[in-house]
Parts: sequence; structure tokens; C-alpha cells
Amino acid sequence: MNDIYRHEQQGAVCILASPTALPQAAAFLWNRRMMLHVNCRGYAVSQFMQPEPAKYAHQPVLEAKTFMQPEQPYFTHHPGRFFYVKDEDSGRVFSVPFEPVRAALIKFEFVVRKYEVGWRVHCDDFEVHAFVSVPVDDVVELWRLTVRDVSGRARRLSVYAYFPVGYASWMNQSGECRPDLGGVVASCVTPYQKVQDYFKNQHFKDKTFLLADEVPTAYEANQAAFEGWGGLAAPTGVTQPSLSGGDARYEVAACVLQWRRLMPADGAFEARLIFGPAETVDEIRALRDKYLRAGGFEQAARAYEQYVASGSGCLQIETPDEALDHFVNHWMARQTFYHCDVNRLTTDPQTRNYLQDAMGAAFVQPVLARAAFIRALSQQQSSGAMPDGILLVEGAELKYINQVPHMDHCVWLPICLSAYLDETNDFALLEHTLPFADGGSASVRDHIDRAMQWLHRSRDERGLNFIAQGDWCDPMNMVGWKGRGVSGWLSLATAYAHQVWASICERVGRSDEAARLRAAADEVNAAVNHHLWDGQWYARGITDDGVAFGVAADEAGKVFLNPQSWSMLSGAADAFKRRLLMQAVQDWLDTPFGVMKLAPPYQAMREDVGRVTQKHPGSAENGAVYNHAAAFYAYALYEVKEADAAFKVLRQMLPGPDVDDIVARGQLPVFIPNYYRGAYREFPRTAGRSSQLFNTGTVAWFYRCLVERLFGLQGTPEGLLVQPQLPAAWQRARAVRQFRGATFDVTYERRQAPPEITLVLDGEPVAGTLVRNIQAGATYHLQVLLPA
Ligand code: CEZ
Repeated sequence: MNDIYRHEQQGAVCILASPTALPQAAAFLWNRRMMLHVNCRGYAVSQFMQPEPAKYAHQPVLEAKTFMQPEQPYFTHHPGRFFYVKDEDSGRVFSVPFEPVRAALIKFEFVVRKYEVGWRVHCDDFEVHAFVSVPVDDVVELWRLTVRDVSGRARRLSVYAYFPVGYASWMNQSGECRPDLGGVVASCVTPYQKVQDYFKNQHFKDKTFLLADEVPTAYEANQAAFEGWGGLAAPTGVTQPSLSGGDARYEVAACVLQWRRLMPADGAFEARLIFGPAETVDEIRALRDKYLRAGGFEQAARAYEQYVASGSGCLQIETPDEALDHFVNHWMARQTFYHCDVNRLTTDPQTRNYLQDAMGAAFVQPVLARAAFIRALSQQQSSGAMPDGILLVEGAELKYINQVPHMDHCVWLPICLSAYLDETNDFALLEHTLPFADGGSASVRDHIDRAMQWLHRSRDERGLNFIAQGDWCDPMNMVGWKGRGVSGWLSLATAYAHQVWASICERVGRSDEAARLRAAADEVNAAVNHHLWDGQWYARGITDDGVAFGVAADEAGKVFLNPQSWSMLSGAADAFKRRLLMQAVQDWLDTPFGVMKLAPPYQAMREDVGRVTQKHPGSAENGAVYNHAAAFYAYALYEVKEADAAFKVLRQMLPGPDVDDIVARGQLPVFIPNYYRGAYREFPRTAGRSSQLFNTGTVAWFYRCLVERLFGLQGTPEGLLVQPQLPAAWQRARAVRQFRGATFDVTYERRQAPPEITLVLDGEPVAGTLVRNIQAGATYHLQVLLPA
């Protein structure tokens, strides 16, 4: 493909061939209890649940009155996994992956697969392979290292594994070489001050171990002793013949292993390493026995591959856009599954995130979606209000952002549930009885009725929804903190949520309720049209002091994307307004990397809007190409049958296929990031740069847009509704869709005639666009003939 990036196995393997072209490019692995984020140069961040998120390496410094280790020389905590290779004859040293030595490499390959990540590096006549994976349930990194001679002569070499620990405990930390275990064990005490915290922390996994199956020649457990004054690129431990076997005694610990070897020509050194946290040495020994015994890694790999495959989703495609196929066929479901199976590794996910992740689950593992709706609704107040976060484990608390009142959580209930119902036809769920957080219980149906009533009540005398300290936009915290400000987006979302719920009510025979809901939606739409239409687009809201913002008169934050998108969903915008606002989006928000969330970006704090205006211009909610918001826009464009415009927005979420685009974004096409930098006019140098953050509601919406809209394979109570909106340039495409236990092999073809969509099911023409009587277990061949 090009020198920097290529793929193998139809996009299942992505390979970056330069450590410096996309220096922040990264990949992630996760299991039910941990997440590992590694970048192409060898920096890594890992997190595990105990049950709150914690780190066994590179801990964040915890707030405390005590200054951190004032008596220690200050060594920075490098969050990496490094291997050094030293030719004992020449004394030359290089490191794998690339950091920290940054030697000139003959070959560099960062290899990303769904179930493992690694490197293939060629330097100094050695070929080094290092790969990491994780098991399904244990918190441990499984590393395979191979160093092979390619010079054809015998070599004397030393190989080192250096895994910095980077504890931040100002109470207690140490490290010891443990030849009896075949590695190094570091220990700390998670710092705390409140006596109650002792009882919470006492069984924490406060040890970090690095063990190898291959017996090391020497060990080091003291970071300062290893790095010496040569630093990371030339650590004392590597320049000397042998690691000193030192310990760390209230000093910064490190895990360093050395293997000195005489290698025959073309010979290879191989080792397997395990790195992770544990509470006790017995636990470490048990992990050693489980993984470092013969076949231990292989067994874990098989189970992990199966785990990842269990979330492969309901859609495989073959289109004229090969790079899109690669993302959809290999990476889209994986990212969606990650979100819904482990809830972004928090114990109190934000309610809107939790519900949108459940929406994604509808396409990969519907049982997870069902469980999530039940859990979320069981935490609703009987008033209909939803909490800011959903508590997932005993003892979890609403923390940080979840202590800030946001007013939008109820809108996500019908919107996300509708995807689940379409997918599964599980309308029985609506009659399921669930408790309220403050006592009493009612059916799911009643819970959602109350949520809609709560939204409808939470409006001002103009009929617009209060924003309090935020809506979908978390950091928009000062529009309504005095209790009067309203959100244009939330009002439109309220109208849309009412309509979605009305459609569901109609399907279960509640036509009176549906009519009431539609009337309520009309009322909100009318209020928005009356107070927030600014002439060419919709305003974002009205502040506590009665000032409309997101309007033409504003210098910064003139146009916001969300109200425009949701006015198309809620139907507030008629065809005339739609034309104007789509033009405004194009004029103000469009960039080669996608549509920005707002423009121009705020350059200084605006106290009647909030901290969103303090974020760097073009970053995050302050005018990035915020993919989650862009996904709403795409979905709305499909709603009004703007198929080409919608596809363009979706396509721009993926880096590539051109290498220039991949370089500008700095990211591999293995996930959709939460944003790309905006401020396209103000800061063109950084525009397009990926945030590298793979926690985002975007992917669930991307999935939904593809399944239901682009390929138009949407479930209804009667069967499968086929209403594709293929990009005009596609002459043909194919989709294999899993639906209610059946497989649909669907081919799309543009033909001159007939003028309407025609369906042919297993050779028989179908009247209309609905496929009925679907039998689980069956495979159907569906031909979709589209007008040219
Ligand atoms: O968080 C996301 C939230 O998790 O931002 C979205 C919001 O809808 C999601 O629920 C838009 O605001 O500074 C902040 O508080 C930010 O709002 C971030 O926490 C933001 C990050 O981008 C997380 O990915």
C-alpha cells in the first residue's frame, strides 16, 4: 500500500512500518478486568478493576498533604515496556520497540491484531519479535519475546526486559529480586489517610511482578540503580556487564531482567514473560504456574480469541470501499463489544454513555443490552429522573462528573431501547417489572413513560428544557447553573425521544399514549422554532441571563452542530430550514477530517457557557471534529434521506485510506477516536490530529447507521425492513447480516429499471420492502435491486 502503513488478511492485521511517522499511534487490548493501551514506540498504560480502576505500573500521584518522597532523587515514571539488546562484542545497544534508545532500525513493524499487539524489529543483525496479549479473566500481560541472529555468525549478547513500575505511593514502596520465582516483585501500599479507607484497600493488589519462564542471568529491582545517570537511553544497568541484583527500600522499584547468552549462528533466544498485579506472593506463584507452564500461553490465547470473536457482531460487508470493509469487518464490532462488555472500565459509567453502549450491544450481544436497560432503569427515581451515572458493583459511588447535574439522561432511554427492540423483537421486556431507586416498582413501559413525563416537566415557561450544569455536552456547565438557562439541543432531543417512544407505544397498541407523546413533541418543537431559530440555523441555548448563544451574532461558538442534527431528527426543521442549516454546517463546520462540533472555537472563558470554552480551541467539545456529535449528524442526514452527505460524515471518521490522511490524523484505522482536532482555520497545523481516545459513544451510532440506514436492514415486529441508502457512487455491494438467528446474504445492485427498490428473496420477488416469516437457523439470499 505504502511505506508507512499496510494491512494483511483483508484488514484483520494492521501494520505500521515507522516508529516516528505516527508517533502516538496506538492499539488497545482488554479483558473483563483490565485494559492495556500500547503505543507504537513502546509506551503503555494499563488499568485494572479492584473494583475501582487502578494501575500496577505508572500510577497517578494521589492527592495528599504529604509531599511525594521528598528524600528521593526524582526519577520520572516512564510508562513503558522496553527490551534492550546488547551485542556483547561490539557493545552496541538498541531497544525494542523503538524507545528508549531510538536506534536507527533496519525494519520496524508495529503489528495490531484483534487479540494481540506486537513488534517485529530488525537492528544490528538481530530480528526481534515482541508480542503481548491478555487472558480472558486474569489481570496479567502475556509477553512473548524472540531475539534471533540473522548475521549467520555466533553472537554473544545480553537481552534485557525493563518494565518500569512507577508506583506513586508516599507511604511504602519497595522491590526485590526473586530468583525463586524467576523475576522481580515490587510492592507498595496504596496511599490513604482516612481510616475507613484501610478497610477498603487492605486486599488491594499492591504488588507488581515481572516473571519469565527462561531463568534470568541477573536481576534488578531498583529503578535508580538500573538507570543510573545514563538515563533511559544508556542505563547503567545495561552498560555494565551484569545487573547488580539490587533491591528498592522505600525507593522507586523497577522490574528488570537480564539474560546473557552465547548464541550460535542463526540461533534464537526465546522467553515468555508475565507482568501484572497481585495481592500476595502465593497469587503470583499461581499465575506463574498457570501461564508459564508448557502450553499456558497457547491455552490463554485460544480462550481470548474466542472471547473477542464472541463479539463479532451482526454485519460483514463487501463494498467498493475496501478500507471501509476492513474497518467494519474487523474493528467496528470489536470496539463496540469492548464498550458494552466492560463499560469503559468504570464502576459508575455516565448514564448516557451506559445507554448508548447498550445500544451498540444490541448489534453484538443483545443479552448485554437487555441487562443494561434493566440495570439502568432499576436506578431511576419514581419521579422519572435518571441518575447521572449507573452503579455497577456493590459499594460503587457516583464520582467526579456524575456529581454534576446533567439533564439529558432520560432522552437516551427510548432512543437506545428502540435499536434493541428492532434487533430482537423483545417487546416482552416492556412488561418486565422493575424497582425504582426510591421505592416502589413498575413495568419497563411505565418507567419510560415517567422518564418522558419528567423531561416534559423539566422545561421553562417558554417550553424549553432546563440544562442545569450540562446536557450531552458535559462541560457546558454554566449555561444554566443558576436554574434558568435552557438547552436548545436538549429540547430537540426531548421532542425526538417522545416521538421514538410514541412509535414503540403504537407497536404495542398504546395509541392514546402515542398521540399524547406526539402532541408533547410538537409542543417542544414549536417552542424551539419560536425561540431558537436564528435565521439560518438553530441556537444552542439560552443562558441564565436570557442570552441566546450559538447564534450569528456570536463571535465564537456561532454555529453548533448538535441542534442542527437533532432538529432534523425531531422534525422541528422543515425542508426550508433544513436546507439553510445544512448549508450553515457546510460553511462553518466542514473540514477534510469531518464536521466540527462548533465553530469558531472559543478562545477564552465565557462564564455564561462554562468550562467547555476553557478547553483548547479545536480540542474536545470546544470545536473538535467530535465524532460522537458527527455520528448524530450522519444519523440525522439518513433520517432526511441525504445518503451521500451522511456517508461522507461517517467515512471521515476513519483514518485513510490515503497515507497523508493517516499521517495527519496520526492514528491507525483500528478504532474510531472520540475526536480529531478541529480549529481547521485557526490552527491548521494540528487540525485532524487524533485524540487517540477509544472510549466513545460514536462507534455504537456508526454501527447503527450502517446496519439500519446505509445497508437498510432494520428489524421491525413483522420482520426485516429493507430500505438501503447506499452512496450514489456504489454500483453494487454485499452485506451478510445476522438477524434474529437467521443469516441474510444480501447483494445490492443498481439497475436502470425498475424505478423503485425491488427485493428478490431466494429467487422469488418480494412485494414491498419487508421480509416476513424469518426462521432462525435459515440462510436467505436476498437480492436488492436499486434504481440507478
Ligand atoms: O467525556 C464525554 C462524556 O463521557 O464527553 C461527551 C459526553 O456526552 C460523554 O458522556 C460530550 O461532552 O471534560 C469533560 O468532562 C469531557 O466531557 C470529557 O470527560 C469527555 C471525554 O472526551 C471522554 O472521552
